[in-house]
Amino acid sequence: MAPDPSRVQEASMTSTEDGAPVEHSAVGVPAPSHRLPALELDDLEGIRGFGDGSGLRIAVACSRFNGQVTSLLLRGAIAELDRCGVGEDHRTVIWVSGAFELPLAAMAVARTNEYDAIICLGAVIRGETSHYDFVAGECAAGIQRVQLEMGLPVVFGVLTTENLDQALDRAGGALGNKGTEAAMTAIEMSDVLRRLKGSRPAHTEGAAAVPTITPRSVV
Ligand code: INI
Repeated sequence: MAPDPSRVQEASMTSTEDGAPVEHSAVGVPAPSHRLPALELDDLEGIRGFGDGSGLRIAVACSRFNGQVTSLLLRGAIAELDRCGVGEDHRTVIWVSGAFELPLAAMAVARTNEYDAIICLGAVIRGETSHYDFVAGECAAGIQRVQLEMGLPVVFGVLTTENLDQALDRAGGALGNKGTEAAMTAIEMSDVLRRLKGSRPAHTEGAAAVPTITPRSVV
């Protein structure tokens, strides 16, 4: 069944408009706009997800490490889940020690078979040693492994930044909120998988338009 194009406002992509890497830290380099191109999808066929989260069950695994940042990511994610119809009774927040522990929590959640998607929130901020690289790398690889092995969206809502200011900019500051974006992705990908499995529930038929796609990407 063709998706309803009227429910698409803007498409989410993770690249910049021209695809070029953006230097965030260099002095004198204009800050990236993070403005993503609007894609005209109306005329294209295909399966895509929308932002109606009603009926979905979503888990949010959140790291306590750098909690002044991750609590802001969580706030953004929760607000977005609320906005999209994933109420308190359809979501569970799980706190873990650090980003390194997020994949284990995600795997445990996935094995319950009770959730449609898992959002992983964390903030890995570079220190003076190479510890950052191990934590960030293993966290990302572990999250990807869980989602591929378990076949459900496990969203990488983990900031990996050079310093605290960069993290705060992306946790509800000048450059958006990675938690909000992660919640959008969880709902969109849950819907994509739901449609691919052919189990599109009736409540999505003719549902009110809910903008799905973020106009900004927090990187
Ligand atoms: N955990 C984070 O979530 N962010 C960090 O920046 C971080 N640094 O820099 O050390 C961090 N370390 C802890 C790690 O995630 C584990 O909790 C710890 O190593 C125990 O396994």
